[in-house]
Amino acid sequence: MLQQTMEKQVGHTFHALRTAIENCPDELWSAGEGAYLVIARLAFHALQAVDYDLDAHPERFDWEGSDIEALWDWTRTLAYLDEMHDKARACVADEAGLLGEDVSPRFHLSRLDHLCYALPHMVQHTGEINALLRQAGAPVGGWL
Ligand code: NI
Repeated sequence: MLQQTMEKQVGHTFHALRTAIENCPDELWSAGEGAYLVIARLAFHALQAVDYDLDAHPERFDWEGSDIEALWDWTRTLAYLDEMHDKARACVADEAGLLGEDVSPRFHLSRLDHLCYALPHMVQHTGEINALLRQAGAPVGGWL
């Protein structure tokens, strides 16, 4: 039951971000008011954080300080989303690992606890992306 529950939660979270990315018109992808509120940047950060949260030694990319031109395009970001969804699914599928010690035991009780920390972080940034889409009059995904 625990694994099915988490599989479902992971699925909802990735679906919401995927919908937000898919709804983003080309002209909005790397446009933004400021250094932070750029959809390409927020989408990448949401995914990179999952990558980091589920791995002891992830590759890092300076999502916040990078120039807009250095941010990933829509296609590459969606491929990364699929990769991270698979990574989260693999985490959930490993029942013993899920309840085992996390890579950051100082901050997280278990890998499950760390995953439960990572998902609302994704949701937070998905909400920012949807707010930018709504502000621009673009279609916005519904809640699930
Ligand atoms: Ni964040």
